[in-house]
Amino acid sequence: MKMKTSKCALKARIVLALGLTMLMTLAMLANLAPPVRAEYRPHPSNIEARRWFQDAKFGLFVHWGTYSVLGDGEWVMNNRKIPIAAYDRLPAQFNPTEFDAKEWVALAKATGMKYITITSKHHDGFAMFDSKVSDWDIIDRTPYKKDVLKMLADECRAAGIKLFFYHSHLDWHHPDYFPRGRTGLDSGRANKGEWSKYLDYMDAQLKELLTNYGEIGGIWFDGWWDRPDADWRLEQTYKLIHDLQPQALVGNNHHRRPFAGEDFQMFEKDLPGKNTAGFSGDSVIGDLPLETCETMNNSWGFNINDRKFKSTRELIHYLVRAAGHNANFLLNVGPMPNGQIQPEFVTQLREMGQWLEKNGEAIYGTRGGPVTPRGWGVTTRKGNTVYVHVLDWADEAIALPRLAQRVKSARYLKDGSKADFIEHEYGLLLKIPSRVIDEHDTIIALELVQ
Ligand code: H79
Repeated sequence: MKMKTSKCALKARIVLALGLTMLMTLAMLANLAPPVRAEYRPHPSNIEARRWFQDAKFGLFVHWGTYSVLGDGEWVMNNRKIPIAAYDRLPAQFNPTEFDAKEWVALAKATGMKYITITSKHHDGFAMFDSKVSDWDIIDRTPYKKDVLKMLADECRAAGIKLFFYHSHLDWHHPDYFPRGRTGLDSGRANKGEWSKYLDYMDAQLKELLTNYGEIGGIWFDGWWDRPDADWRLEQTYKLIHDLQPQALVGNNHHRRPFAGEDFQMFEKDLPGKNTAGFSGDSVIGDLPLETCETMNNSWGFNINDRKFKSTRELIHYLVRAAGHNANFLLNVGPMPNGQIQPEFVTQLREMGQWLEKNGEAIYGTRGGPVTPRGWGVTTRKGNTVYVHVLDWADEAIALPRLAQRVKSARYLKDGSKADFIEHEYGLLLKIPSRVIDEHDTIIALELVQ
């Protein structure tokens, strides 16, 4: 009898424990569930665009706006607490007479980049294009009066470069961006506004961007994190984009696991899975194409006093490591208010392009390789070829873990000569003679047995 009771009690306890676990799991799922729930099935052209994107590997990020005039980055309005009444003086001083879309696109091409992502609107709300739903734009407020996005779109199309628009959810200038979020609190706006009107305005500008500039690569959203608990109506906005251009790739820098309706996932100033910059603490890698973005010095928008330029070697290593992490690299420049890209950037970009001209085979069209990223370097893969990228290694040979397939042959990318290797039960040993060492990345291509 006693036995029976304790058995019953045990059963009850198990049921209780199971119930609790289920409840906790449900609560966790609810917590993790993205705010967009509708089913999204990407159009075949979108799937194709994702493949193109992953093959492309390298893009140019451009932060350019009326803030460039002050030479203190794109956050200057917030950081220096400049109210709208004063900030509104900037566009009259924005006159990029030296802007040449041809030159920018040619530079991106010479660097080995396949796409450009430019700010159509940053957090200051200023439209760098001809917007009919606002006069806070380049046509209505600047002496330049030309639509730089249109000029760039035309040039990109002619040169076979895809164009993406960075568009800020967050807006420090629009009166209906209310209730306010965590930033832009010193703009001097009245404490009122209609959130749904702001969202209508954002959708109207996106419609312009998806209608007036030909086929575009996609939209790169940012600033969601300013109001993470707000209803951003993302479902409606993403649908608008995909209805107008099904192939357009939607990404959102919300630092979370991707939401439904998104087509790629980006990481700011970090390789996927890392959080050295502090923005990716809540980010979880999903199953979409990946991208990481980084600055050439420490600023996105033009910063006249920022001399902390990364070396060509550092930038190549970032590109290679991104590829080894199965991610694209979006490298940023902040052009000057006169429309030129500062010479310190141009030198590094051209050197990257020269390196890629010789070594692009091991980057473009690849995916992350069979050996996960290591301290010494990474692997990439294309078909039956595995590229071993040795970035930081002092010795004459390097050991890799055993691969799932046998190695048929190996060659050094430096001179195409046959590479020596030994397959052993402990791993794969590769010889690195001094004659094949590359100052940035010594690459060994392994042909695997099918
Ligand atoms: O466009 C570039 C930057 O201007 C933009 N993203 C890149 C691509 C960017 N905006 N903000 N940040 C990067 C980092 C912002 C961090 C903070 Fe916050 C905003 C710290 C405090 C307010 C987000 C919200 C993190 C904590 C609260």
